[in-house]
Amino acid sequence: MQLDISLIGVPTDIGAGARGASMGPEALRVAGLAAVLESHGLRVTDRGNLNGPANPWLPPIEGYRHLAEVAAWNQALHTAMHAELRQGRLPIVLGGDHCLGIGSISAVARHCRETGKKLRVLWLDAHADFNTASLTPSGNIHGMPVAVLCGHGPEPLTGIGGQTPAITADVVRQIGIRSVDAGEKRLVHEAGLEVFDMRYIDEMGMRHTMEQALLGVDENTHLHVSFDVDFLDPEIAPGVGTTIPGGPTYREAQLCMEMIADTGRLASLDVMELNPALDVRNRTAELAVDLIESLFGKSTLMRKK
Ligand SMILES: [Mn+2]
Repeated sequence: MQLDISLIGVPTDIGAGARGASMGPEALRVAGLAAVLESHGLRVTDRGNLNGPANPWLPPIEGYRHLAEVAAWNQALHTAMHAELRQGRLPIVLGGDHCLGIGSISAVARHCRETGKKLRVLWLDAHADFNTASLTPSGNIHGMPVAVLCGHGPEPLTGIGGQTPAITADVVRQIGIRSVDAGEKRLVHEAGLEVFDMRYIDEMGMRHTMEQALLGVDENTHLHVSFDVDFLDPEIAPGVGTTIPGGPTYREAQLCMEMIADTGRLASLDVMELNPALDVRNRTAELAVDLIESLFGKSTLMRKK
């Protein structure tokens, strides 16, 4: 595992349906993210926050809210993320709403093309985020990043990173999904996205789910985790804009993170949709930090390596 970590704060809620995810980066810092990682011998550099346009809070235009602003934030993140990867560092994106997955993952995909690495994206989320303007009435782009990355969406977004589509659907594994619109579901199936929804996790267990999701990951794999905090059950993680009941429990989430850590292939991470305005005494941020700690190898049990 790479030991040099860069934290990139992206303080915006430009693609969200509720305000407040713009405060996510600071809440993760306050919850002690850097110190927790350093306690495991990792070297952490906080790059501070990226800059971008303010949120004008306008209705959709031709099916998209804030398209120009979303493109600007994602272009900035793409550039920052790619620079970190080129230096051989492990970037952690402190979101920000999940539209930022476009800039982040397009940068990871570009880096993989340049270095001959095989990409695997684990998308931990309550939602498939595979909407398009014709499918979603809200026009909130945080419901669209996976579709955009796979080439479905407006050119200012699908073109970020210099190759359209930025990724193919077969590199993605979605885990924890429990809220998909009818039209979105059709598109997910057409695209051939591999989805481990909550029904699958209920029936097969988190261990089997993660074994399947990590199948084929090898020493040449760049593993990117896009962690939408609404993946977690709202009972334990109330601080998100779009809570959906019936998510993974604390132990299931820990096991998920531990099994990712066990691969030793984690090479970049997004932590998205944390909304301090809806949180209770920063507990969701603290839980996110706790889970990130497991993602970087803290094991609850005493295990021989
Ligand atoms: Mn999401």
